[in-house]
Amino acid sequence: MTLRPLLTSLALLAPLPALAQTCGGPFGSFVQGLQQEAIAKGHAAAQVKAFFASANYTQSVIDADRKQGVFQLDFTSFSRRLISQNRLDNGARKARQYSDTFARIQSGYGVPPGILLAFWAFETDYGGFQGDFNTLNALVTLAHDCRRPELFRPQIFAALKLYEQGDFSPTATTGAWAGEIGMVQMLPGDILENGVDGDGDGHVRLKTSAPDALMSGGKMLRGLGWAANQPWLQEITLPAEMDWSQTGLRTTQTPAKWQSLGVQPRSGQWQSANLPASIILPQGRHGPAFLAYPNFSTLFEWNQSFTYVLTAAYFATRLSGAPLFDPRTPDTGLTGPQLKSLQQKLQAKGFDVGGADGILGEKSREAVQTVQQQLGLPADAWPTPELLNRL
Ligand SMILES: [Ca+2]
Repeated sequence: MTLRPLLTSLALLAPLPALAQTCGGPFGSFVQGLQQEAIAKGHAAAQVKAFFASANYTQSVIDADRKQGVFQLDFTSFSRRLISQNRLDNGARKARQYSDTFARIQSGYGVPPGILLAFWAFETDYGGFQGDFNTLNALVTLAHDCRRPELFRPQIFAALKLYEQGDFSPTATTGAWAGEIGMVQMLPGDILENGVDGDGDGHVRLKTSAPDALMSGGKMLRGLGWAANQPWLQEITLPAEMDWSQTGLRTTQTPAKWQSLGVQPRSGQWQSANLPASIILPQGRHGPAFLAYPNFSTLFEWNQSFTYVLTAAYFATRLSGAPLFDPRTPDTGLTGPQLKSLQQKLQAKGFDVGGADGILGEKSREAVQTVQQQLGLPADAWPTPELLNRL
């Protein structure tokens, strides 16, 4: 389910050392190249040989990588699929069961329970389904594949370090198709950096220990920039008319300023008076409406799917007592193929839409909003059949 490795845009921008560009070719030679690189990095030859001995190309990993249709769903559909009353009830139960752990996470990293419960729920249904792909094979297969080897190749060497520490098995460690491991699905590099022994048994066991997984996830979010004791998302109501081009993550204003434009919290008070905040309209100006505080953007470091992040952030607000969101009546959007066609048209106009994948991510939203402005349409970043026809 998780998309994290797709998505680390900084990694895409970083210059690559010559070796890391290696991909493709006969799989056996590819694995030999990995072994040579590991030895060149200073790992003992015998360890390296043992670590890679079972490495296998796994076609099902590539199949999973090419098929991510669920992310084509709009926010309302996606959130209904991921958020059931049962899942909310389980979240409340887990919050009570692990209240000591969550208290330590809150005081140590400033991350509230709801956010971690959201990732725990969405990634593995609270640990119940963690994926049964062999992790080493998944990583080696995706590093061999030339789509984005630079994201996966370093994870192999991180896994090798975990192996040397006794916390990774080339044959027995399993997880998601994209190499994430454990209850909140972390990549080996993230585990090396952020692994915490939450239950004090001397090991970081992200698959079997909820305290270990939750504390590691909390430390990682903190490291990614989560600000302690700040809100992340709040549902709002909108005036009938406003300058829609001011909506979206590109524009930030204080809640007080938004209020002067007719924006109101849907319930209760503003969660902050002064933080810079953005209006998020996942399905345009007639659909659900939220105010995103700075912490919201931190969540994109975990997963860059716009709809996933918004749904996780919203789920976390529900666990913190927020009511069911008002879906309102969004304008009809585009199907996946229609969106792909729109993205291709936008690309032809020179926009970077982050790939014509039929998924309405942040880059596609920004391109849509700009084009809407150019055409004199309400610039709410929600592509409709009318917009497609106009292009
Ligand atoms: Ca432990």
